[in-house]
Amino acid sequence: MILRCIECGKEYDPKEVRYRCECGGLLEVLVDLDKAENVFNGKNITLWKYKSFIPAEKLVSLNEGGTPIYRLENLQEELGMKELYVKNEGANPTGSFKDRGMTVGVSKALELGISKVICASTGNTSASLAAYGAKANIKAYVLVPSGKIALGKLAQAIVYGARVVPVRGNFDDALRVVVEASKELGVYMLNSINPFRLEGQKTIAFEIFDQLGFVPDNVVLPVGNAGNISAIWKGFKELYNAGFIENLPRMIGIQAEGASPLAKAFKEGKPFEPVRNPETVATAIRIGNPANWPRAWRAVEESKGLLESVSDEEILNAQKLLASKEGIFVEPASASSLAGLIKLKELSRIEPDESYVLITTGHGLKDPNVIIENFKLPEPIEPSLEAFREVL
Ligand code: AN7
Repeated sequence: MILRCIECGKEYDPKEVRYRCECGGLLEVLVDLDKAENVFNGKNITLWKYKSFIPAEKLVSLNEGGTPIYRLENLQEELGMKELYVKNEGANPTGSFKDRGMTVGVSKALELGISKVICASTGNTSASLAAYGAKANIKAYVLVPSGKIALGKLAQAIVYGARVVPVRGNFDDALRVVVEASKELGVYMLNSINPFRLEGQKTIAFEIFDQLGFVPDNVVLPVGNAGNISAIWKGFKELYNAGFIENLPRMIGIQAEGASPLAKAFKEGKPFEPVRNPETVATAIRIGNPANWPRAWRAVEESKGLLESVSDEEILNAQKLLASKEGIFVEPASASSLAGLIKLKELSRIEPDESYVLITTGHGLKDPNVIIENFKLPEPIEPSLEAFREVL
């Protein structure tokens, strides 16, 4: 196993704490695929089932992965699609896909003898790092945009015992401080710039193949800091390079309109430009300068995929649709994958006869305010049968 720069190819020893190449490029972990085991039999699915692909020992775990895949029987008919699935990452221990990155990232931190870990977060990363830090008995510092993090996520970070540091600014500002702190103050950074995070998250690809028994034509997911789309694409490529699969999916990334630098560059055929003041109801993906954008860009290009953006209204409608038609309650950022699919279908940019797996990245209960604020409860009734008869 080695660390290699995705830009210039320079290699580094993975025992060294390093997040970027000397040239400034992002680093990726190259794992030895000769040692990869073909365990794809549809049984006993958990993240660490795929340990032969994972460049870390399992030192801290809360039983992450093994999240359910659902066929969307009601919605696929309503939308005129042939084969629609959701992989619901809200079923992870802290309610988001970030747990996959953290079981590997915090295990790696323990291996390196680290005692303090840090991240910037729109919410889910902070909740997850706080939980894994607690389990690993190391101190977690989480920097969050002040006033712009969903209630449930903040409660999680607090109760798991992290040091919660609100920052006057947005996620991009907080990440800048974290990057500097990891250089100057010796705290270990567990944002997705850290390539070991992605090594955990790539297992979403392994599970999709393991659960379905085939590779779907398309994988659709929300894009914020752009780590997950890069990780899942890496997972599929490893399956392909190990000789376990014969085809690859298209990666379709969806951003919120007010925070869509990648979708904008893609659609306008222009170079990537960060967005200064990102804004969206989907606070999880309220990110204007995605650190992993070069990886994500490659994932979309190599897979012949797409990038699209959706409005807050489209996101909230998709959230309601997924809950009321399929019984799956996801947070707004996660609903952007369904919102994106609906939009791309309406624009005839996608093929309705192909198979689609939507990744729903976080649980709806993390952000209940967005539902309650948009719904007016009726006046209370008298506690009598007569009063209820009027309702029925
Ligand atoms: C529910 O927690 O960036 O494109 O700091 O919480 O890999 O960043 C969250 C991201 C999608 C985007 N869905 O994933 C954080 C953070 C949910 C998320 C994303 C996030 P990336």
